[in-house]
Amino acid sequence: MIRIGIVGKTNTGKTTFFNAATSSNSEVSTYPFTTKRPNEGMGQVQTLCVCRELGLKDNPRNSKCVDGWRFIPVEIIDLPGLIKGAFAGRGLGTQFLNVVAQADVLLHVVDASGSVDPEGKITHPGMGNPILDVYDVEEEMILWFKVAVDRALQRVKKRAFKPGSFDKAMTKELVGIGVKSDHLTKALDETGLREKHPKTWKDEDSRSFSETIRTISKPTLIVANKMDLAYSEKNFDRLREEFKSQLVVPVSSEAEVALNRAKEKGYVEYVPGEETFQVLDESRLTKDQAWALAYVEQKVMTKLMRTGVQFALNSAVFKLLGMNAIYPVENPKAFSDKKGNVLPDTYLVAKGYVAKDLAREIHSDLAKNMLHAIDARNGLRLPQDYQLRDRDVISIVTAARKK
Ligand SMILES: Nc1nc2c(ncn2[C@@H]2O[C@H](COP(=O)(O)OP(=O)(O)O)[C@@H](O)[C@H]2O)c(=O)[nH]1
Ligand SMILES: [Mg+2]
Repeated sequence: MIRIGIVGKTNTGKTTFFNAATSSNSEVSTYPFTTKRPNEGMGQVQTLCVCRELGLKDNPRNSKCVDGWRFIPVEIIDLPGLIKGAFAGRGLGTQFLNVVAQADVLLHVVDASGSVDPEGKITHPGMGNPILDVYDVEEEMILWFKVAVDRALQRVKKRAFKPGSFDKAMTKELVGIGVKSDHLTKALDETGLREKHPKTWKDEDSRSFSETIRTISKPTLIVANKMDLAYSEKNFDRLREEFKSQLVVPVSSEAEVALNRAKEKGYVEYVPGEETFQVLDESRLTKDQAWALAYVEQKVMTKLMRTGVQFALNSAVFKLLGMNAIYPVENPKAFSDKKGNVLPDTYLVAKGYVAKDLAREIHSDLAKNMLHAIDARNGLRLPQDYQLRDRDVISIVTAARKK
């Protein structure tokens, strides 16, 4: 399952975003370091389900279908706030960074209203500088990567150096921080360090390598949070301007939490990610509740079209990670599993995944006995190395099942 890690300074709204995304109730407060241990929960990403296109009524098992939208579960981890010096093990630093290592993608939450000072305390909107905040957190992460890279270099340089064998040795050393071999290959190419003996790497080589491997191995989306507050629009433009090569998504986590609560109580109709909500019965609302919903309408929905929470998750998984949503079915004619459940599952698979990889993901035996795959849309036979495409409905044919 895809793991999404939430990082950022204290009081930027990480736990609020986590609660909004997972519909849970973790403690939110303005006291620095409220989150002592990582919160882990399940959220979901949303994609247009193939059911409508195929004219089918589906019975989802591993995911949900609401109004023609597939919601696919993802794991979300909310980390303790990061402070300067974390890379050296200060505060909750090491714990923080260990969780970063396990994430496939990061959401970097910043307070776009600038109402958090450099120490992580709440001040007036407009006082803080979200751009510097992004750089601070980035720097901590790079330094932490560098600690791991330096340690790996120490070990690797003792061994005989053969260009080509270096990749493998380094990948092995860095696997603990979530680095994969293709990440490493790319980072060595980008930094031009491939042919350089690790013994001769200077400190700036290891720094530039750490920066590169950090960027490659942990794709990161910037969540410009607290968009309902003053100064946020101005800062959002500045963030977008400064971090041109990254995705910056405007969000109001608090608005999403409010809408989820109102929905739970039956006050509003609201599908996460939808651009509007409807109050079901105005007369049931207290004055405060009515005020809160009007606030969300005016400060968030009218301005941003949405709260941005679902949009941020979707963008991280589909845009940044480039995941494809695949629908495996056992019976390609009925688009169903053995029990007749139509379009039971949706798998998120990385770009470049082939039919055999999908089989392996479903069950190792399935891959072992696989003959070929079938495109359920048209009944065409597909080879084992067919590269899966988003929204493919695929059946794996095995030797056993063919008989
Ligand atoms: N106005 C506004 N306040 C928010 C938003 N998200 C979080 N907050 C507030 O910011 C403060 C810190 O939130 P919290 O989630 O604990 O931050 P964390 O330390 O990053 O986990 C709390 O008072 C939240 O209510 C938002 O979207 N809008
Ligand atoms: Mg928190």
